[in-house]
Amino acid sequence: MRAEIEQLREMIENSDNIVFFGGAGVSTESGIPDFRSVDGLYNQKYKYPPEQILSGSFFKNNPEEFYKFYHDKLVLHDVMPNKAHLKLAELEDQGKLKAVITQNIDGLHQAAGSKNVLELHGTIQRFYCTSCGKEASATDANACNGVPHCTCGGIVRPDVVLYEEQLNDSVIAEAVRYISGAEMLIVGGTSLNVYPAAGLIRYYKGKKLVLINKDSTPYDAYANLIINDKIGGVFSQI
Ligand code: CNA
Repeated sequence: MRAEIEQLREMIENSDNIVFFGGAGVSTESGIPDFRSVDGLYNQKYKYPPEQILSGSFFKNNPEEFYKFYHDKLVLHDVMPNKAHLKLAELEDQGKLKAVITQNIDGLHQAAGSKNVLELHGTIQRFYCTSCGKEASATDANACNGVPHCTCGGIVRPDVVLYEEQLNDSVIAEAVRYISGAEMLIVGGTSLNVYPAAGLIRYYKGKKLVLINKDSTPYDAYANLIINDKIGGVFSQI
């Protein structure tokens, strides 16, 4: 493991156009469960499977159940960025890292100080009314016991991309631009199972593809360096 971390350190040192692509595993060391780990949300029991609750049609038809799950599992209090978020912000500050592309919706990269963050699946830091479109307060929505409503009477929702919904075209175009122009691509904390997001890493054309993940992924065969360990722990050593 030490040799792999040394190799990663050298690759970073010799690169000045790094892009990071990550997922839920980046935030597990902050205490936020991912979806597919053994202790992830998909392996816990609910009345409905999480992938059904987190779909556009379920939200429309069962906002009460959606918000029960949301308040129970997705609103986490007192979570802080971990060593992975902080290292990425530091690399951006040094001019080495050009963008963080994330599937996460927790806002922890920005909380760590990252500025150029492309949120493929939106964020729970923003809410809006499904009737009039007006922006709504995330603090009020998170504090609400039940389904939050706008002053116009419409239901308020988080600005996240639910299953069955389309990703934002301009965010995808930006992500493709950064990945295809990157000298080094670090992919971390993602099962690379959720499409179209996972497919974006195919746009990388360089020779420095690093995968840092607890488990294996479908893209392991394409990596130049694989580190099967916790990403916060890895980044704290470089
Ligand atoms: P996923 O499918 O749950 O995969 C997570 C991956 O990370 C797994 O392969 C784990 O083995 C790995 N992993 C877990 N902890 C660590 C760690 N500390 N270090 C390294 N690897 C680790 O999640 P993906 O992001 O791949 O799937 C995309 C979904 C998950 C997106 O739609 C997200 O919005 C959604 N999600 C986001 C959050 C969040 O915002 N924090 C939390 C849970 C789910």
